[in-house]
Parts: sequence; C-alpha cells; structure tokens
Amino acid sequence: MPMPHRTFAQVAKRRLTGKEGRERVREVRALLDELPDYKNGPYADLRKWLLSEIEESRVRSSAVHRDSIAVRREGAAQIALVGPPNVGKSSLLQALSEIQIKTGDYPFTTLRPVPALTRVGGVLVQLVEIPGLIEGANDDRGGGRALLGVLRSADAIVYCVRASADPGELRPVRAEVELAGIQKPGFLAATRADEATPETIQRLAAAFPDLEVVAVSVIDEASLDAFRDAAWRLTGLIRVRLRSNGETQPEPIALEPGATVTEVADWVHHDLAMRFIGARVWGPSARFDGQRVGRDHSVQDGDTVEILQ
Ligand SMILES: Nc1nc2c(ncn2[C@@H]2O[C@H](COP(=O)(O)OP(=O)(O)O)[C@@H](O)[C@H]2O)c(=O)[nH]1
Ligand SMILES: [Mg+2]
Repeated sequence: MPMPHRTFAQVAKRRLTGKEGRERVREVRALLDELPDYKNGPYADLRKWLLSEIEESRVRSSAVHRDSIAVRREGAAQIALVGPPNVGKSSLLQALSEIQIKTGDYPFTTLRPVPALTRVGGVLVQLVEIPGLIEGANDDRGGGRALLGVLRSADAIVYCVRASADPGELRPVRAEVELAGIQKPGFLAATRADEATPETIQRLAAAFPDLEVVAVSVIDEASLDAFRDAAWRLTGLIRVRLRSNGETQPEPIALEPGATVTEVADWVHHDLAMRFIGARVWGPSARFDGQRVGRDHSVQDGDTVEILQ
C-alpha cells in the first residue's frame, strides 16, 4: 500500500525544509524514487511538483552567488535577531535551531545574515541573525542598507542586548531601524542572562518600555522555552491540526488569523480547495465536537479540521 498522497506531500515538505542546493536536489531525487509511479492523479501531480523543485533549486543556487545577502524565506514566519556584536545572537540561533548549523560554515565574525529554522509553538519558523548593524547603517555603513533590507522583509524583530549591559548599547541599533522607517512587532531579548542580575534586567525594561523583555541564556532551557513562546506570539499566527480517516496529524499547520476552512483545504492541496464540500471541526471554533461547517467557516487557534470531499 503506498503512503496516502497527502501524507507523502507533508513528509516531502518536511524532508526538504532547510535543505538547499545539491543537498535539496538529492533529497528530491530520493523522494521521486519512493513515489508510486502513477501516470495521472495526485501522485502524478506530486511528481510534477518534485521535478519543478529540482529546477527551482538550481535557479536559486545560482542566484545565491549573485546576491549573498538575500535570505530565502522558509517556515511559517521570518523573525530577525538584531543587536550589537557579542551579545550571543549566534549562540542563541544555535541553541534554538532545529537543523544544526555548522559553525564552521558560519564563522561568528560573519557579516551576512544567517538563517536557522526553529520550532516555536509546534510550528517551524525562520530566525535570521542580522550581524553588524551599526550606527550609520542608513548611509550604508557596514553594508547597512542591505541588512536593513533583510529587516524590512522580516515579519518581526527581536532586539538582542546583554542582560547585564547598559541600555545605551542597544540605542544605535534601534535608532537605525527607526530611521529606516521599519516598524514590526518585536520584543527585547535580554541575552546572557546567567551573567546578569534582576536589577540590570529591570533597568533594560525601564529604558525600553514599549518592548516586552524576555531574559534568555543558552544554558537555561526554561529561558529558551520562554523565548520560543514569545517568538511564537510575535508571529500572530494560529495553529490548526488536520484530521483525515479518523487520524489527527501531530504537527499543526500555521495560518493567518481569520483563515477559513477553504484556506485549510488549500494548504493541503490547491485542487482540494476548489472541490471540497465542507469540513468537520473540533475545538474553539466549533459549537460541539465534529461540527459540520461550510467553506467560509473561520477557524481558530487550536482547532482540528477534517476536510470533506
Ligand atoms: N554566559 C553566557 N555566555 C554566552 C551566552 N550566549 C553566548 N555567550 C558567549 O558570548 C560570546 C558571543 O557570542 P556570539 O553568539 O558569537 O554573539 P553574537 O556576536 O551576538 O552572535 C561567546 O563567547 C559566547 O560563548 C549565554 O547565554 N551565557
Ligand atoms: Mg554572531
């Protein structure tokens, strides 16, 4: 019995997540080998999609060489980490990363944004370290304009400063972001918190009253969890679990608030969104378990949805 095509699609997406270039092409080839060899129908669609992935990976690989500053978006949201050097941004990325970053490939002195996928709220999101954003960035000092460009396209910003630092250390970075007119949801990560006292953290909170302060240390697992929670809230997304044949997928999908069951169906497959007839819903948006709803029903965070066709 072949794997149900929707499950295959999910597994394929997961296996390709975080893979680029030759590694991605190799994984696509392996998936093509495992795919049942039907000439028509959903498996044939999957084959077409995988073949197009090979082509796209090639195009992207050559593009990366031309413009090394661009960060390809991955995951449900992109969150930029910005702050002075040596505050522990790379270490934080490393501690939170789902796929291990090889530090050899990304020396800590790197001047390029470094992406990493991490699971927050059960959903993969992309964290991007923005190194070396210095005073004068808006005048392109330190390649600042390209770095601000990356910040501008991110969904949210985490300002990083040592928990024991003088609040003044973060001011130049914030000033450049403001000068660039970039306004995003954000919070302040008080990093290397194991070196700090409650008083210094208080001082940061008082200096930046508009930002939630999250104290974090890479050697304190509970603080990393608090960071993940705050990062998840920043995305503003909602989570829905898919159910089919009486089985609920363990990993939720992430959607914009206000999404309808049509968008859930679309996430599964474009065609399914066109032809499905309704859904069953369990959870906060349902009046009772398994409520039958129409295509325009809005889902809520924590719902489980079964698409009916
Ligand atoms: N005590 C302590 N040291 C840390 C922590 N995070 C990073 N560091 C250290 O701070 C230094 C700078 O870290 P790095 O991640 O390169 O900072 P970045 O320049 O902001 O990316 C390194 O020596 C790290 O080992 C932390 O949570 N606690
Ligand atoms: Mg770094």
